[in-house]
Amino acid sequence: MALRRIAVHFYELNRAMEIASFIRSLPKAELHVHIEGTLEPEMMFDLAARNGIDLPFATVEEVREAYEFSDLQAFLDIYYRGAAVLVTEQDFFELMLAYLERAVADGIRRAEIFFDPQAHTERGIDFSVFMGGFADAIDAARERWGISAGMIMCFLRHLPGDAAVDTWNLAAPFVHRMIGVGLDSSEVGNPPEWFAEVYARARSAGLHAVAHAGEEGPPAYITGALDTLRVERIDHGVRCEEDRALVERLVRERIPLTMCPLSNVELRVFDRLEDHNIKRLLDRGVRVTINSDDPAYFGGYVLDNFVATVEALDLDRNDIVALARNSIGATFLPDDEKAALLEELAETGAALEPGAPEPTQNEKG
Ligand code: ES4
Ligand code: ZN
Repeated sequence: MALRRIAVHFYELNRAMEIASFIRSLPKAELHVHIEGTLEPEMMFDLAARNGIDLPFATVEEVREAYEFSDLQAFLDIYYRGAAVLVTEQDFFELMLAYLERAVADGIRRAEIFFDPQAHTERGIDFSVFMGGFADAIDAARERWGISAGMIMCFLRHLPGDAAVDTWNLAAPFVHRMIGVGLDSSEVGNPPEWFAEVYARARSAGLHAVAHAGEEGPPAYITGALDTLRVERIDHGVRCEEDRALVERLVRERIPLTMCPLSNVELRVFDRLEDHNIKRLLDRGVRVTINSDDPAYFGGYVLDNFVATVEALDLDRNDIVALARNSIGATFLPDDEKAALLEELAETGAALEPGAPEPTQNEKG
C-alpha cells in the first residue's frame, strides 16, 4: 500500500539522517585523500577559464558523465588531465582551503593529505608555487576552523625511481612543511622496491612513510612496502586478505590500512559495496580506517563513505566508533594530541548512545 511505503521511506530517511549526524559528531581523521582528487568540476571549469586552459568538456554535467571508470588507469588518465588546470599559487590555495572546509563539515579534526608534485613539476610548475598555496591554506584553515592538517608528498610509481630521487632533491627547501612521503599512481607492474632509495632518504630526514599497496596489486606489494620501504601505514591494502600470514602480521604489528570504500567500487576493485572486506578485516582485528581517496571523482567525502559503508555492511555503533578511533590512532600526531582526540571521541561516542555499555578495555586502545 502506498501509505505504508511512504511511512517506511520516511522511517529509513530519518534513520539515515540519525546515522549521518552521529558519524559527523565523532572526532575523526582523514588519512587517505589526494588533494588533486578533491578538484570539483565547478572549480575545474573556473580555473580552466582563469588560466586559459582547454578542457575536453563543455559543461559540468559532461564532466560528471565522463567519470565512469573501468579501472585505476582509466581514472588516472582523467585525474592528471584535471590537475593540469592548477597553475598559480592562488589555485593551489583555493583547492586546499575548499577541501579543508568540506572536511570540517564532516567532523574531520585532522587530515593527512597527499599531493603529487610530479603531476605539477612535469608541467613546469615549481615546488614553491604549490607548496606555498597548500601551506597558506592549511594555516588559514587552522585559524578559521581549528582543523589540523599535514602534507604527505607522493611519488608517482609509473615514473622511475630516479625521478622520485630528483623530486626529493627539488623538495629539499620544503621538507619542513611535510609530515611524510607516499607512493601512488599505477600500481600493477610498478613494485615498491623500486623506491627504496628515496624512502631511505625521506626517513633519514625524519619524515613518516606510507605507500599505496594492494589496491590492484598483489599482497607481495604490501609486504614489500612494509619490509623495503618501512612504511607505517598501508593505503588501501584490500588484497591483504589473499595472504593469511600477512593479515596476521597486520593485526600483530597494528599496521593501519587507510581504506576507501567508494573508490574501490568506482574503480571496480569490488563489484558492489556489499562485497567490501572492511568489516571482515575490522572483525579480525586489523586497524582499518575509512577515507575518501579522490572525493570529487568517486562521489563522496568521508561522511558519504561512512554512511554508504554502514548501510551496505550493516555496521553498528561500536563499529563506527572503532573506525573513528582507528583513524585518530593511526595519525602521525604527537601522542598528547592523539590522546586528547581519543578522549573526546570516548565522551562523544558514549554521550550519544543512551544506556550504552562502557567500552571494553580492548576497545579503548
Ligand atoms: C589514486 Cl585511487 C588511487 N590509486 C593510486 N594512485 C592514485 N592517485 C590518485 N588516486
Ligand atoms: Zn589513493
